[in-house]
Amino acid sequence: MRTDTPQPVRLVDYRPPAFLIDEVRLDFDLIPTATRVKARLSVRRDGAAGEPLVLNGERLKLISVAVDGRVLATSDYEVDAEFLRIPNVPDAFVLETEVEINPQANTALEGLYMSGGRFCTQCEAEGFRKITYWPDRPDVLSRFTVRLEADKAFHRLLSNGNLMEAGEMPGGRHYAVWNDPFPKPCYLFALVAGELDVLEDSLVTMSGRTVDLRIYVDPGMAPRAAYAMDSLKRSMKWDEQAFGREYDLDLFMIVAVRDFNFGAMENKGLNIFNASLLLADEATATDLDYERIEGVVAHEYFHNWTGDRITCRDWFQLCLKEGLTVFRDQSFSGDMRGHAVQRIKDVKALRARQFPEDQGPMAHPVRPNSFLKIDNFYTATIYEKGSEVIRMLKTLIGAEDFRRGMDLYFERWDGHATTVEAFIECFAEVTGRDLSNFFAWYEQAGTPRVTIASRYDADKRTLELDLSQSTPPTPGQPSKRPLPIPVALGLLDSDGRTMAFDYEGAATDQAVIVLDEARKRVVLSGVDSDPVLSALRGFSAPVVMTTDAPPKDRYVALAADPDLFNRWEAGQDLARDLILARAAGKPDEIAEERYAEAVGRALSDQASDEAFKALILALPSESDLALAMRPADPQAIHAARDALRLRMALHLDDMLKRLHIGLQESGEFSADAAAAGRRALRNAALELMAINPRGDVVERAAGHYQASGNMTDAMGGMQALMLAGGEPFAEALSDFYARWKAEPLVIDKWFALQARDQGEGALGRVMGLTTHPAFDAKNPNRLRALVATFGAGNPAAFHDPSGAGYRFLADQILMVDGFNPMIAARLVDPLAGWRRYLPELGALMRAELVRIAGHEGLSKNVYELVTRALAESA
Ligand code: B3K
Ligand code: ZN
Repeated sequence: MRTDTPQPVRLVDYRPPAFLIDEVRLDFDLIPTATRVKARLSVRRDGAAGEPLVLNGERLKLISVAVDGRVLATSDYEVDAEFLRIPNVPDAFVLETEVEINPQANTALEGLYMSGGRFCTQCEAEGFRKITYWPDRPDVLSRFTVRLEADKAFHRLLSNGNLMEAGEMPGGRHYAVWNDPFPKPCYLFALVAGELDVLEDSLVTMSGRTVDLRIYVDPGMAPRAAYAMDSLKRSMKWDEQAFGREYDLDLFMIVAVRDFNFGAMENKGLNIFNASLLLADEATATDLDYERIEGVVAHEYFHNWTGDRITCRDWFQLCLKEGLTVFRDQSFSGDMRGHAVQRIKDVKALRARQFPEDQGPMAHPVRPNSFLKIDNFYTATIYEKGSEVIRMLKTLIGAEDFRRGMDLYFERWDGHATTVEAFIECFAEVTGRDLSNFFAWYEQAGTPRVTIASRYDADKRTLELDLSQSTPPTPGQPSKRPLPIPVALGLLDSDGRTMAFDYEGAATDQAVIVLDEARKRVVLSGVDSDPVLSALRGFSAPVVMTTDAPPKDRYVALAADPDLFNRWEAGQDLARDLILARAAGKPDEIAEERYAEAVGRALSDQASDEAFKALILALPSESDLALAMRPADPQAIHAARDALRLRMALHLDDMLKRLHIGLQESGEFSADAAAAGRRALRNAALELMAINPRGDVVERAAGHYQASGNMTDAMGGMQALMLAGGEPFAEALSDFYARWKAEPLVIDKWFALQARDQGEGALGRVMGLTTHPAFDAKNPNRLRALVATFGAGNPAAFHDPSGAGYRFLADQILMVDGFNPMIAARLVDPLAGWRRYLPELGALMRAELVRIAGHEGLSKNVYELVTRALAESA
C-alpha cells in the first residue's frame, strides 16, 4: 500500500510560471550507463520578486549548479527527489547545471532511455524532468540548442531543428549540434543516437521551399518505410490545402523505435514512432496496419501546427491539441479512403473505448479538472470525444466559418501556449455567436441519452418530433445540464426513397436540428406520407440515441438510407436487439432469419463498396453489447452472438462462398482502400463461415492461409482456423511462428491472435504464453499484444466465472508496475468497469482491484486508477 496520499493537481490552481527561459543550451555526453547532461539556461523572472527558482528534476544525480558563473555551495540550494529550489536568485541570470543519468537502467521508457542499443527520448508529458532540471510545464517556451557527443558506434546523432555543425572527436567519438529556431516547451524535445538506416525524400511546399524528409529505421528496414513516407507527403500537401498550413523547417525527420510506451510522438521536426506504426510491407503488415500508419503519420505531422507551433498552457488543455489533431487526421483519412467507411470506423472506435470510459469510474470531461498523473488522461475522452466536439462545432457553424475560425486561431496564437477558451473564442468572434453553452461539451462528462418520438399527421402532412436529452451522473458531477446537440436528419418513404420536407420555412431533404434544451418539439411540414426517420445522420453527435420507430423502419434504412452511416447503424441496432433478446433467454428466430436475409440483400447491392459491406457483415462486438446490457453477462452475450453468427453463416452460406471465391486477388498487391476493402470482405466472409467448422470450411480456411500472399490474408486464414480450433489451427500457429520468428512486429500479431482465442481452455493457453521464450513484458508492444489484447479483446475468456482471468491481469499489472508504471496503468481498464457486470463477477473483479491497491510501493499511475475504480461515488 502507498503510505502517502498523493495530492491531485487542479485546474483552478493554475498560476503562470514565475520564471521564463528564453534560450537553452544542452550538452549531452552520451554513455549508456552514465550520460552527462550540461544545461545552460537564460532565466528571466516573470512573477513576483523574491520568489525562489523551483525546477523539476527526478532520478538525476546532481553534479553541479552555478548562477551567473558562480558555483553554488550545497547550502545555497535545496534538492530532493522531485525538485531543485534556489532561493535568492536575480531577475535575470544564467543557470548552469550538470547532472548524470542512466539511460540503460530506464525501464519506464520516459526521459532518455535505450531501445535496441540506441538512445532515444520520450518527454511528453513530464519526462523532460528525468533528463535535466527544468520548469517542466508546457507554458515555458524556449529556443533549444543541443550538442550531442557519443562514441562513433552511435552513428546518427539527431535532435530537433536544423543541423548546425558536426564533426569528429578524439578517442573514436563524434558530435553534432542542432538548433531549433522555434520556441517550444520541453515536452517536445527529442534526441536519438545510434545505428539507423534512412529513407530520404523531399517535398516542395506551397511557397516553393524544398523540405528534406528523412525516415530513420533499423538497419535493412528502409524499404518498409516507403508507405509512411508516402503518407507523410500526402499529409503535408493536405494540410496546405485543407488548412493553409505549410511546414516551417527545412528538414522533417521521423525515427522508428522498438520500445515505445504508445503510438508515436510529435517532437518538433523529429517525430519518434513506435516501429509498429511506421514499418509496412505487404508480407509483414495488414491492411489495418497500413491504415493506422497513414492516420498516425498524418496525426503527428498535423501536430506541427496544432500542438507544436500552438501548444497547451497546462495539461488540462490537452484536448486543445489532441482532440483537434484527431479531428484533422480523421478528416484527412476520410479524404484518402472515403468518408462513410472512415466515419463508421471512427464511431466504432469511439463506442469501443470512450463510451465505456464515460460509464465507469474514469469518466471525465474532455477538459478534466484534476488528476494525479496526467499520463492517465491520454484517454479516448480527450482524443476521440475531443475530436467529436470539434466536429460538432463545424456542423453547428458551417465549414466556411469553421475555416475562418481556425485561420484566426493560427494567426492569433502562433508561438504561444493557450487554452480551450481561447480556441473557442476565435469561433465566437468570426461567427458573432455566443458559444458559451457549446463550451459545456468540454466541461461536462458523460454520454448524453437522446430520445426521439415522432407522430405523423396525414391531414396536416406534418411530422412532429419530440426530442429529449439527459446525461447520467458521473463521478463528481451528479447533475447535468442540457448540451447543444446537433441532430442531422432526413426522411425516407417506405420504399427507401428520399422524401423532401419543409423545415424552418425552406424545402430540404436534410436538416440539422439543434437540441439545446432538455426537451424540444420540432415540426417538419410538407411530408407526403408517414416517413421513416433517419436521425443522427453521420453520427452528428456523440450520444446514445433511441427512437420509437418500429424494427421495420430499420430494415428500410438498412436497405436504402442514402446516409451510409445510418444504413450501417440500422443493421447494428437490429443485430444488437436480437443478440440481447437471446442473451435474456428470449430468442426470436423468425426475426433472426429476417435479419440474415436483409444482410444478404445488403451484400448483393452492386452500388456499395466492399469495405462498407465488410462492416455490414460484422456484428456489434461483445464489449459493445455488454454496454447495452445491465448487468452485463459476458458468457450469455458470447453465446447469443455466436448463435446469431451461426444463423447468418447457414443462411448466407452460398453467398459467403461466392464472395470468398469471387474476391480472390490475382496480380500485384495494392495497399489502396479499394483493394483493402476487397480483402476485408473476403476475410469477413471466411470468418463467418468458420463459425460452422465443417470439414470443407476448415479446408477452405487452411487453403486461404497457405495461399495468402500478404499478411492481411494470412491473418484472415489464421483467424478462421482459430475459430475452428484443433489440429489445423495448431499447425498453422507453429508454421506461422517458424516463418516469422525473426520479425518482432509479426510475432506480436501471433501473440495477439492467441490472446483473442475464445476456444475451450483459451485462458490457460494465454497464461502459458507468458512463459514463451519470445514473450518479453519489458517490450510494450509484446506485452500489449498478449496481455492488453486479452483483457480488452477477449471478454468471454477474461470474464471466466472462476475469476482466473481477473487474477491473471492483476498479477501482470503488479509485475509491470515494478518497472513501467505508465504501461501498467494502461492495463487497469478492463477491471475498472466492475460495477457493470453480474454481481458475482463484479465482486471478483473488485477483489483484484483491492489486492492491487494494497500492494507495497504501488506507482501513482496505478494508484490513481484503482482508487477511482474503488471509490464509493463511482
Ligand atoms: N502526444 C503524444 C502522446 C503522448 C502520451 C504521453 N503519455 C502522441 C500523440 O497524441 O500524438
Ligand atoms: Zn496527438
